[in-house]
Amino acid sequence: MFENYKALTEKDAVEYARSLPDLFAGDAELANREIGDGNLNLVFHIVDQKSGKSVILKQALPYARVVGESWPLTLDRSRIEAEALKQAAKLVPELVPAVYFYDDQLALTAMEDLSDHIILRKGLIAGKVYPRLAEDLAKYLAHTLFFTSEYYLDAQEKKENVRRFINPEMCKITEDLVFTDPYYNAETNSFNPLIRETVESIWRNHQLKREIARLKESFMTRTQALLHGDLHTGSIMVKEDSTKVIDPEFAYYGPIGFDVGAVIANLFLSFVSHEAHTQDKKRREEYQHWLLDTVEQIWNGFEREFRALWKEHVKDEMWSVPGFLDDVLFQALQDTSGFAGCKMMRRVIGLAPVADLESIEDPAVRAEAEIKALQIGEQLVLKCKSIQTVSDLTNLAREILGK
Ligand code: SR1
Ligand code: MG
Repeated sequence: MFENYKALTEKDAVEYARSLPDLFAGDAELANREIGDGNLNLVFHIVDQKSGKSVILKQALPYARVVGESWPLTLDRSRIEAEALKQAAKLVPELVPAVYFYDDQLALTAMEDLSDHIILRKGLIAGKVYPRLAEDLAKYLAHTLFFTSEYYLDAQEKKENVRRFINPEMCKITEDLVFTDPYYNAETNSFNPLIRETVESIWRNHQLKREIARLKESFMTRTQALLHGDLHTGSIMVKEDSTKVIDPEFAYYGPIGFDVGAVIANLFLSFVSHEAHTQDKKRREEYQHWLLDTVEQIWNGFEREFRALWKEHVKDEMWSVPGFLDDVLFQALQDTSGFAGCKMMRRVIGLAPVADLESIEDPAVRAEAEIKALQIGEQLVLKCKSIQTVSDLTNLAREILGK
């Protein structure tokens, strides 16, 4: 694999798209734009001006785009991503982009163009409401997590999958950037100087770091289900009546609560950021209410669907022991809290911040929001073992913002 790799230029990408079977007619007039704005990859958007047909070509670079060539990165992540998308397409085809073709030399995937959708994070910053979001994400999470777990799969098949989705280099990024670097004075960190005092109090909080060490260990050792692995609001595309989950290049077998926690952390970051983004009090409160309601509906919908799938499909004698499903879900909720907390703190202290907060121009106003995000993150971790219901999470966020 990848012996003939070369990073495509815009011109190369057009020629490549033209050569794909069954996509464009011979006389297609192809226009191309490189639209990748994520941390890692090239993304070409190619449209035939004549027929309106289009395709996305996503190519992995052999380094992290956000940092440059000094941070080499495995091309194998493109295989993982294509395989994870195909796997999800078998389970929830309406919630992921269709993969047309994977090229194992160029580390490139040709996939459905979703340019009638926008990145959820952008929609949330603009204060848009998405009526289908909670139900769609609940279904995505329940189906992808249940059907790839040992609760459903034969133990042998599940272990084969663990092997297929072993993703050590991408996991290392998460181990460093989510579970390690933000909690000491690491070189990769980058934060608003106005919040240094709060950040240093996190670095000194032994109890907090002990809990994060436990969560890191769980992330590294618990092969419960095939995760998306990076399910923030930049990995979700939306329009009014549709939700699509993209970018599973961090996919690997890990604990269920990590994916759920990622979504919830990013909704909480949006919740905090609207203290600054939305000046009108009534509009702000309505929007923040929708965000927290979405958090609750995602968890409740996920739990409902997961229970229904369990009831229909679980056959194993031991998994069927009364109360065991409750234990699995209870653990997943408490993990969700802990992982969400880490994911919030890393976006404030560490490398790769989020636009929700970065787009607050005044550094002093931004610092206020960042400190609130850190306080919520810290409490989600410290209290994770006493969380009983999803309302405990939303109440905690509400209390910290004084709502
Ligand atoms: C160097 S990659 C930085 C971050 O971008 C991705 O979206 C992941 O969240 C990763 O941690
Ligand atoms: Mg990504």
